[in-house]
Amino acid sequence: TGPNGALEATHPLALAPVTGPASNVDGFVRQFLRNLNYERGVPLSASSPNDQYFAFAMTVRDYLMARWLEDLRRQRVTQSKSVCYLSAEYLLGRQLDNNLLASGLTDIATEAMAQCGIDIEELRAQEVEPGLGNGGLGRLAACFIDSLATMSVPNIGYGIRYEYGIFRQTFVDGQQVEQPDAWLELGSPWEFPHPEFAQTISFGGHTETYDDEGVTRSRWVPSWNVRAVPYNYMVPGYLNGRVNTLRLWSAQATNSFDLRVFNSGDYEEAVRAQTYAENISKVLYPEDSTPQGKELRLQQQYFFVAASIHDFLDHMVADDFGLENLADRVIFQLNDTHPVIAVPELMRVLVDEKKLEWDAAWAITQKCFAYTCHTLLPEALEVWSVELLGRLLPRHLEIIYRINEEFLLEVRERFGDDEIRLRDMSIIGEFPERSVRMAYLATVAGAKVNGVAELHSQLLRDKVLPDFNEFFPGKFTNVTNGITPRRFIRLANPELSELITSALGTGWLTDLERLRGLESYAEDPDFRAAFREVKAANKRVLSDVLRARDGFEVSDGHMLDVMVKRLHEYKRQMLKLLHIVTVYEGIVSGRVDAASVQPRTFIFGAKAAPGYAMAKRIIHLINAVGSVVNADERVQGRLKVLFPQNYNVTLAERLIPAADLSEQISLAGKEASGTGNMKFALNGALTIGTDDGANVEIRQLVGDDNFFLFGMAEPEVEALWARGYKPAEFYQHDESLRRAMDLIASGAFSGGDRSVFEPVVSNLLYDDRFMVLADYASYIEAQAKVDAAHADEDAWTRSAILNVARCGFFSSDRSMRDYIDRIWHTPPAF
Ligand code: T68
Repeated sequence: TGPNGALEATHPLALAPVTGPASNVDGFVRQFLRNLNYERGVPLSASSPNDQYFAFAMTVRDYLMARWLEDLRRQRVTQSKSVCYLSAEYLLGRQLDNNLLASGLTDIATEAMAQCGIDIEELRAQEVEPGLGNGGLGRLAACFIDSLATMSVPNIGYGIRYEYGIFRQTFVDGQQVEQPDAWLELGSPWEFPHPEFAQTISFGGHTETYDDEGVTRSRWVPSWNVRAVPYNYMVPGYLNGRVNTLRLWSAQATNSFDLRVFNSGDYEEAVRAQTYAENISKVLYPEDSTPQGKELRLQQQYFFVAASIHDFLDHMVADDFGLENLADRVIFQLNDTHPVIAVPELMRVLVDEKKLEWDAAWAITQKCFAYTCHTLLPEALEVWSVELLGRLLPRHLEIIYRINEEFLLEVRERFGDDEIRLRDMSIIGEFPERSVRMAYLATVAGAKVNGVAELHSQLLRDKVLPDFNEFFPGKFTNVTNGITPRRFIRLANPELSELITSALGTGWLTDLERLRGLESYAEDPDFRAAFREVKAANKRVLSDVLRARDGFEVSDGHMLDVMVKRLHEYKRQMLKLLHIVTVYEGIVSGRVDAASVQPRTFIFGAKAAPGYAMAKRIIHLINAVGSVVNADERVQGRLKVLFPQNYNVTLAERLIPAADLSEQISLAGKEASGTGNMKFALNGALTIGTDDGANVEIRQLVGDDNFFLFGMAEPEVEALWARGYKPAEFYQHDESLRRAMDLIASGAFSGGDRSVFEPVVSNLLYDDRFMVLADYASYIEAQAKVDAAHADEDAWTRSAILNVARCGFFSSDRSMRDYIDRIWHTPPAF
């Protein structure tokens, strides 16, 4: 029975899932104290909030443990098909509340802490969110694994345990300064390291051929390696007793690394070598849409996918499971191109290690992968120089060449010697340097390729990869993104959740289309009043958060107009800013009576990639405009610009439920989907947006009366480019735009220094890749409609309720069903 045998005997519930140690208040208290004493080594009286948070989290964890162990076992025993989600990013957000909710322990735990004299809010505040992602792509992965667990679909999420996640953003004189995100500083109660399941991952060296009983084979002779240590995290389904696994890899030096490979008899060199190895999982690259092509980044990618593939093959596939049937056991979903090096890795395993024929191996590989594309920006399509790839992974480069050779042979067979087409479709690009096009490799290897919203998938087929679409009929498909309603409605907006439940009963959280039932309530004045009260309560919560966190005061009675997302020119934070400056300029020039301006607070949240100079300048400008506008008495407090620093999942959960207006204003044809747009709509904000990404589908569902559409549609954008876009002409012909731009250029927001924001202004005037100026007039007009609509409180609330009622489609549970039906074919199991 081990050292805890006696304890288990006196507490027979200790290992059972449902009647576990924490399944009632008494049991929770006991287990909590036990964890405090035995895991933290402190008595309650001497414990710090961090001790208490740990013991509390461990108690929740203990409750889920038996189910987790059981589900891991069943996944192996039943050999039912699993989804292996390969993603370099998981933007999880805080875990405590989510795990409490999933296990149904919230009330018990709250009461238990009260009995211990502990404020559960203080414990919540202890948790540092794991920010292991940049933005939408990483958050999507986190939503998907939540939905898979909730739907009882076997899944392992594989990724990287970055020691430092997305940087912590601070503002110094309005400018972004990045600080390391030391999320592990105090440890994490949610992770389980398993060094005994470490994988050795090799790099470098050369390839050679050898004679294998009369057959000539290739093999890789690498020159260095690292150890990949898995850390497991629970992914509990919502109240269904299911616990899936997220497995993140951490890099450690191997003995051979410092002793053999870097052997110089030099102790200091050996230690340096160790640091080199451990660098691989040290930090998340903060570039969101523009990959930098750095060597360490390729090391990260290969490191985690190689470890994941070997982990799955070694531990999850039964020995007698024929490799030729591997696709009946697993689908590896490639979250963007970041894990695509998994394709040649699986080929290498099958051909070099398992000694399968090339064609047989290729047939298996083509069934085991599927690829999701998340972008339309050409500069975001990842390529690796042949020089680098060949140096780091020489055997993989050979395999990629062979895949390409055979693919181009087929293309030639189908289309003849069309050299232009062959050059365009080659996995190897020649310009500006010879390089591997990872999106092409993924497309050739994947059973399916999907975009993330209808418009995106259509543009992917027609504009980005048209030759491939023609060559592989039926390979391209769409799965519109979604968000988990557990985190982004139930946890983020408990008041709205209660109101919904009072109208519809329970069950809607796992069947979000039921929100349709709210449509009739939109006509009910009492319901509308209650809905408004929820929004008001959420604003009070936000106000408290922003006061404590940033020292901001949120004014009563303001419309909250929110734009939160990564800072990128294509997302057009500048357009939002031009609107603000336009309203402000109207007031200070005396043309507009401040008293006639609808009170609005504009809230921004955005991190800029540290190397993205223009994005950082725009952040500086937003802060500069905020300082001036907020301090100007002529505005009479009717406009406010707030830019809380370090926007993250935790802040999003407070901002979104309080928002009245959601800004989704990217240039049409640039935002693949967006997922923030869905979160706002489902929390009863109205959207002002372009016909881009999933906005298109949101508008179709909520109806034109409940959505503020503006700007060019994608074909118009194309047409304007084709005609020759001259932004300065828009400046010349639009007086309002000219005034706003001139005010910025005048130095009004930079203490009279005209040089500070000159690059922003001239970029808009003479380049404006994302057509801010072309859409300005339409945006201003739409904002006037927003003002008018907001003046009619009842009509606004009706629209807000209809947004909630009609957006059930955007549950990530539905996204998962679509993936399952169209791509994975993995039914729920055990
Ligand atoms: C986003 N992409 C899309 N990329 O921009 C967004 N990129 O429209 C979409 O809704 C979302 O994916 C989910 O599909 C990203 O977030 C990245 O974060 C990223 C990270 C590294 C390299 C490239």
